[in-house]
Amino acid sequence: MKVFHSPNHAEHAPPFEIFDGGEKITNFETPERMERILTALRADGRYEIVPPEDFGLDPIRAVHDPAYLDFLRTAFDEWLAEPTDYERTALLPATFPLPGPRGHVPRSLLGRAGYYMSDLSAPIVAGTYPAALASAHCAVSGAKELVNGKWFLENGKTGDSNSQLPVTTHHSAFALCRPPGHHAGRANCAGYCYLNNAAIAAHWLTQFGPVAVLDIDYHAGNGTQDIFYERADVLTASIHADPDFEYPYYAGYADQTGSGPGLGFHQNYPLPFGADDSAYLQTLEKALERIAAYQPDFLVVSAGMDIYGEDPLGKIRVTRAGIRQIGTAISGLKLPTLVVMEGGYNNEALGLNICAFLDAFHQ
Ligand code: SP5
Ligand code: ZN
Repeated sequence: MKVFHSPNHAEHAPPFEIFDGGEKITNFETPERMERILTALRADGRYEIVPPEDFGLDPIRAVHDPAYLDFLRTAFDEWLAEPTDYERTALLPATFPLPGPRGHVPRSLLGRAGYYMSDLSAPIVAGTYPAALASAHCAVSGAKELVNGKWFLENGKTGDSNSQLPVTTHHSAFALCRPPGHHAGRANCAGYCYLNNAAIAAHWLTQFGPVAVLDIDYHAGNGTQDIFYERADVLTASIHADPDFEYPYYAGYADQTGSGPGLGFHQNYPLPFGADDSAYLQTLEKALERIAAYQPDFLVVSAGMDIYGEDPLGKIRVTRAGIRQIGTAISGLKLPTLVVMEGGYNNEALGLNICAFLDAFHQ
């Protein structure tokens, strides 16, 4: 299986985040996460790790607000140019807009920071923008790999009797993205996410047919929900800790099912505190039935390994065997599938968890 990965991720290494109660802690979302995963993939031996293609800004502009992208690009340099006398390793706002009309984008840097940055765990540092771009390009590269595979399979199916491919064969790729993406909305960063890699890949794929996005990260995929909420050409489904008790708190509820033309094309599956393998797999079955009924041409999976029982940020109890079963169940849809890396903060376990998840996607 091809794995798209860029070393540029390491340029993004925020020294801290602010936790509940104002505690300044070491950022959980570290470059080391990628090293752990790469080590495990190499040890497995069945992965071909390749750099992404540069798709420029077009596929990113198709999903994100251009003014937000300008902000991401220039914010850190503007921050360094501000005349302040305190430490400036990272940009984080201390003021946020209230709900309501959002017509006015303030001209000041800190006004724009509060406008576009939605919480205290996505600081902007010097390398954030180039790392986020490379991460998005990993996702689009993986999407392109599916299209190549689909074309090949269809030609194999229709004409060529010498084709070695069984008709059930499907083609998958892994976008080893960092920073992650599913909390980034059309015009905001949050929760370690700046550009919504899975959404960018999913939108790019819609030029070839309908797409389903399944988000299995422990946290609700609120950015993806935001981006596709009014669209019927991308079916979105997210399984996650109930936002009534867990971040991101304000989205991910079961009664949020899309609006306008997108009504009925978004589904949230909130799980209770402490949910185990069997609870998870039962919920997954429902989400997979919904996706199968939609008959997409492609599946994008936002794969966060923070569902793991020993994750420092998670409060559900999925085991590694459970993660393997989740991968098996999803691959049972037999769709061309792009797996996009999201969260997962138990560095010791992260590599083996990803390998367990991906196991069933090998042809
Ligand atoms: C991609 C991803 O997984 N992002 C997750 C961002 C989570 N930010 C959480 C902030 C609140 C954590 N509260 C933990 C309470 C521990 N005392
Ligand atoms: Zn998460």
